Amino acid sequence: SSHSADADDDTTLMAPTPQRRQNDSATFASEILEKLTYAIGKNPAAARRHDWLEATTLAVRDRIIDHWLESNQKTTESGEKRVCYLSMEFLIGRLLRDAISNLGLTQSVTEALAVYDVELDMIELLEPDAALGNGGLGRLAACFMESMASTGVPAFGYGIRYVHGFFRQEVVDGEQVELPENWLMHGNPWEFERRENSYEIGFGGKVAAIDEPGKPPRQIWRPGERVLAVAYDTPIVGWRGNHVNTLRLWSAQSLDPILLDAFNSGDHIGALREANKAEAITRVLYPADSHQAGQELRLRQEYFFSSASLQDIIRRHLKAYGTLHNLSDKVAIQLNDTHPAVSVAELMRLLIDVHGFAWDEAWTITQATFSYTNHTLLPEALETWPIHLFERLLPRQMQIIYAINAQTIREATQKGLDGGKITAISLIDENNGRRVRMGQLAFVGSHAINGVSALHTELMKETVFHSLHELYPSRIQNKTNGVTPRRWLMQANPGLTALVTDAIGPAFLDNVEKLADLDALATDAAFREKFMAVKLENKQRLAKVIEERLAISVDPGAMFDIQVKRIHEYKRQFLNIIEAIALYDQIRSHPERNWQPRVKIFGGKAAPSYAQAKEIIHLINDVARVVNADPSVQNLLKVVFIPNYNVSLAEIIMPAADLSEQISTAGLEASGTGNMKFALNGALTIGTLDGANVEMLEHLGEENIYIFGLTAAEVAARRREAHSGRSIIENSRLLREALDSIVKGVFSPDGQERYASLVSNLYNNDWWMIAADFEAYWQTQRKLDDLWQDTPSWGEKAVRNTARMSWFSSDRSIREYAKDIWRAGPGAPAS
Ligand code: F58
Repeated sequence: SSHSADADDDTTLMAPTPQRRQNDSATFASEILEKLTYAIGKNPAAARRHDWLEATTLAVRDRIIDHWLESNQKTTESGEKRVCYLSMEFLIGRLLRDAISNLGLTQSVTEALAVYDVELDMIELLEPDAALGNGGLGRLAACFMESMASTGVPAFGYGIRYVHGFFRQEVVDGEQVELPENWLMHGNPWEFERRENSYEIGFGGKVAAIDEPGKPPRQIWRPGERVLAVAYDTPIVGWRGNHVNTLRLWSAQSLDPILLDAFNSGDHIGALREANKAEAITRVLYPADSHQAGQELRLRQEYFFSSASLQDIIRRHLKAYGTLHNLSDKVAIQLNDTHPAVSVAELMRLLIDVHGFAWDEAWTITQATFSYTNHTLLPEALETWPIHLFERLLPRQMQIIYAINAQTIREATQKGLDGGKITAISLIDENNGRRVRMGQLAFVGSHAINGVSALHTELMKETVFHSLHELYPSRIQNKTNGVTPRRWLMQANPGLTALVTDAIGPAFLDNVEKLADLDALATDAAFREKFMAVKLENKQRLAKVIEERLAISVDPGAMFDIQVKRIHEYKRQFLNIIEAIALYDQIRSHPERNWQPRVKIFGGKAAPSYAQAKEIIHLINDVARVVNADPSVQNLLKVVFIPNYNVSLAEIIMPAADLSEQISTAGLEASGTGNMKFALNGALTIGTLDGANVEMLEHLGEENIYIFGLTAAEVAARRREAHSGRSIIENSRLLREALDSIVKGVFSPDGQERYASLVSNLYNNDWWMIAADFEAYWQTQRKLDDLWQDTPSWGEKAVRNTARMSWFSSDRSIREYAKDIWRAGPGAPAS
């Protein structure tokens, strides 16, 4: 970390006019050499590859800083509204290629490094992934940060600077093993430590009532513990460098680094206990996916970053305006899921207890400032906290939550809602040993609540927020997710980007909707062949990775059928691998049939405590071992599990897919975003009518996507009827035989009982509709086999996928949030 640039927006610290640097390769070559010499202290002869990476990063960073200072100065001077995106997770991946590409410096930097005989492509690979997130939710936050910068929405991302990001996954004897991730090992050249932006965060203690003569009685929180939140800033540069925003991540530090008295009296461990406890708050990312973590440390993390972010927002606002009355005119705070929902109570506390506001005005400001995005309907994922824990850790916030609850229930009663509906609305769940419901808190504290796809938003209204929606019918709205085309098309797929530029011109680089011009070329045989030639190159690149990492050789001419995402029962990797087993059986029983060569590729991590998800990983690897060693299927079927799926691997995988598996049980995947990345890169989708697949169908046209299976309404109906898979399995020879082979240990000769419960769940319950959807899935896969033989038709559909996916750009999502929820960004009314 260094202190060389001040990108805070303090008006008193106006930036000097930024230098206008030359962007030619000779200038870069000398700047990289200067960084290598004076920042790293080496000459080219002594430099190792990491030194070149660091020198290059620092040289590129200087360019970003120029734009960063300018962006902050402009926003501060104009008094534009800022968006503060509060997220427990930012799954960023690598930043160097993104920054170089967005600044238009790819050619100069490549040539500059060539002077020293260094390859940019090689050093880029040395940068560690910033994996400060679990999956879709965290990656969405990263796409949104890039799109806010690219569309010129002034924004701060606020989150946690985890020392250890998402765990590294290895597969040992077919099973997942979790290893610590250590992205900060070589330091982090992108971040700036901002000691001056530190805040005290309290925990525990008690609340005192203060009754001074002549003043209204007040409550004051006296925390029993305090830790320091220190800011670390990373600049996020948008397309063409036009705008740069800040990602501000908080790190926890102890106020007393060491208890000297304890140390001097010989208690060397005890002397550090306080410091360790404080620093533990930001030590590690919780690897929970769709399950609420529930431990005290998690609640500490949530409050820690919420309070630090709010204190920072308030400080900046007071400095600029001297009052908080107009806070919601100048700041929009987006809550990314309920993880920062305690912010609602914390802002109320800060306004009332610290800044002297009366309840009603504080509430008006709070609601006008916050909005909340929901990402899941899964009951086991909805966050609730035991009251006793909440009260012990955050006693004043608990009081405020009770008061918000009383006020909400009063309003509901006045509007004539009855007992059952009041129970549903209440911020306190009385059924499971009294818990605070964070979803209800986020909802009532916000002026807008959104789902992340059209279907998900409708289901929100019908299920989790049914009664709150009845009480506040205009608050829920839809904002369908998107992905940034810079990272997921231009950077990940330079071959396709060059081809498209050649074919329709470069306008799509600035306005992704122009991709639609490709549609006319879908029937042009020569173009299609070039398109499929690029796909083949991308598949060769992935095949090489598979060969190097797993020593499995796959044929790049085979259909690459890929499912990469977190491993979860509702995402149904199990359905996919059962289909692979049935296919394996059929190829062996009917070798005379016209089977098409396929490589079934899987990737994804299981939450360490999620036993069934780990069994599914084990099964995939067991099946892979048997199938890949069987000469009777030869090149017709290969099964591959790529370990440690992360953002950087996704950048290689997405462009290399022919077929994208989006097969969740309908009604359960809120949106999906991998589905968008695949289709944008010309993969066809096999998927259920779930999440954003439904809208992809609308944009692509039904001949360009392969939909199968039960609808969300049908799934809900079967669950009500206590559906089980038994009769379906008994009537489906394919499915029964596939399941039998699993249970009989064909894939696990060393562990006969290994998958007994995974399979018996299908007979007895089939909660995830795997048996129910199997036949439709199998038939649809066979249709895709037929299509694969018809190369021109497959190519035509692939081209149309790329041409018609532009609506799923996160720029479009961000413009909708800016207009409908934040009232910020270009074109927003002056406030
Ligand atoms: C995901 N949620 C949704 N949660 O599953 C996916 O459909 C959607 O596209 C995406 O959000 C973006 O909206 C998700 O990734 C988590 O990872 C949580 C992490 C913290 C614990 C609970 C799950």
